[in-house]
Amino acid sequence: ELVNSAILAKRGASASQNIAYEAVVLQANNMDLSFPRQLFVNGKFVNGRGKPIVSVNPHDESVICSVESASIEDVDEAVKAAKKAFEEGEWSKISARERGALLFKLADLMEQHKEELATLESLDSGAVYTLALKTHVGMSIETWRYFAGWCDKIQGATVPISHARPNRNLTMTRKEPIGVCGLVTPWNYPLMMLSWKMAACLAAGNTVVMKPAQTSALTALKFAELSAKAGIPPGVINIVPGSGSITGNAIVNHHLVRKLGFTGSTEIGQMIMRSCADSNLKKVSLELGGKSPLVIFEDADMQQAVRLAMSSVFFNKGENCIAAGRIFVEERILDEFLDRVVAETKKIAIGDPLNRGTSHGPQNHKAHLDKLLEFVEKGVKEGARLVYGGRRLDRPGFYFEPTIFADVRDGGFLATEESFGPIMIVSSFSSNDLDKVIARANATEYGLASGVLTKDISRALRFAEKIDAGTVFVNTYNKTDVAAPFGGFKRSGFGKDLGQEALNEYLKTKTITIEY
Ligand code: TAP
Repeated sequence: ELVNSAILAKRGASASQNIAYEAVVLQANNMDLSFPRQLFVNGKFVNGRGKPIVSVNPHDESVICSVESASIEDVDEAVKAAKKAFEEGEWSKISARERGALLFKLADLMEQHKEELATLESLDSGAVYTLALKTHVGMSIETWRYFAGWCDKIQGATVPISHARPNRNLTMTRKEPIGVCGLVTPWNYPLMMLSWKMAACLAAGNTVVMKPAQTSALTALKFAELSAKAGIPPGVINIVPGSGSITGNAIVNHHLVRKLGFTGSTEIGQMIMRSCADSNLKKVSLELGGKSPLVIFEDADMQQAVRLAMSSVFFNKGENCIAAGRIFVEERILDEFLDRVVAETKKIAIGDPLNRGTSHGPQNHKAHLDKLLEFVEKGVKEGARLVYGGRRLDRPGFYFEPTIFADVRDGGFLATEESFGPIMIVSSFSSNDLDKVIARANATEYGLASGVLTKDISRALRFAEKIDAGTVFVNTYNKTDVAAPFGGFKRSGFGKDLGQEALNEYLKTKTITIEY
């Protein structure tokens, strides 16, 4: 009851001149925010038939608002709207260049509203505002611009085939959109995960039904409003918040959805791939979990090593799919490395993500915080040395101390499981045996990212060649870019986001052969 009246008090009139919705109106970060809380289907904000979701601010555990959620019927309506938009709507009639112009306009609107989007992301996900502005929102805008530029450059080929003499033959290929695509994304970079997938999907000419993670759905809905303002035709973008088990599952199993793009855990990814096969053999791409190794050799610059190791683990409070899940430090520099990392970790400014001086915010939601506490407990039980942190902070909000474990043995829980939180897991190695440390770094079922810090170019290149991971960082970490393909190997999934390669995930090739 209390929750409901708080939500009602916050609701105001429609915020947009262009599109009507029940707005949540609030003040935060010295600005007035106004954003939707309903499903976005066929160009309109509508209530859902599912159980509403309560959106919680992880900084102080207060309720931000209640978000409508989509039932199986709501998903069906969204998919049918997307199908109609794909087959008969304005989207199917405009040229690729006009499509690009619309996506550029959307990116411009996101830029105009970037402070609002970043504030909302910060409130809803606990991301530090300055990071949300630069990465969560900033990279999202870049992604839209990058793929907007691709729209009129997607082209097939002419292929020399053998002639049916005495006639002649010509074969050409067309790169065509697949149709209605479903997207399901996680909560760590809510708007950025949406953008990485949806920008490529729409640039290719598809239409989309997208489910954001239920714990952090607000920026996806604000984005929906901006897409309508940009003039993206109704039905092209449909956003349906809800739970994975109902809403997500309804998208994955829908017979009219022909492609499913997923980012999330390996466990759910495996289930989704099975459902994609069983429902209608829909094409699928999966960006899943990781346990990325970072190997630091004795010749690495110590100050840079400390800085990169910390950001490889603590960036976005560890809620980072490419976070370095294991750090191997050369035995001769291990003690100095640990001393310096602990000293620097003590200085991390933890607190309200909206304060400009903060560098580390709360974990995304309560269940995740509890999982991290359990993770630490299991690590201690298996005998690893807890060097620093490991506790919940004694204050409201889902705050967890940045944590450092050392003396972690291969093959155990800490060495193999992903925490998805700010937990540094350090083991040592001897650089006399390069192949051995590479083998240890590869001893994981995951293969998302990896890193190596050394001045020795041969060692770095050998590592880059032998490591079984979709991304290798040499003397840097977390350096992703909209133009560089991103995706995992092994149980980290398959298919690429970003770069030209991402377009292939949302295109099909048609071969046309002519005789003359
Ligand atoms: P998941 O639990 O897998 O959730 C991801 C999304 O799938 C959420 O929207 C979730 O809905 C939905 N979902 C859950 N069950 C489903 C089902 N049966 N059918 C359809 N959809 C379903 O992961 P998470 O806890 O949100 O995210 C953490 C994981 O994501 C980590 O393992 C991390 O490594 C991975 N991740 C990977 C990457 C890349 S790029 N590889 C990027 C970010 C995160 P709810 O709203 O109900 O949760």
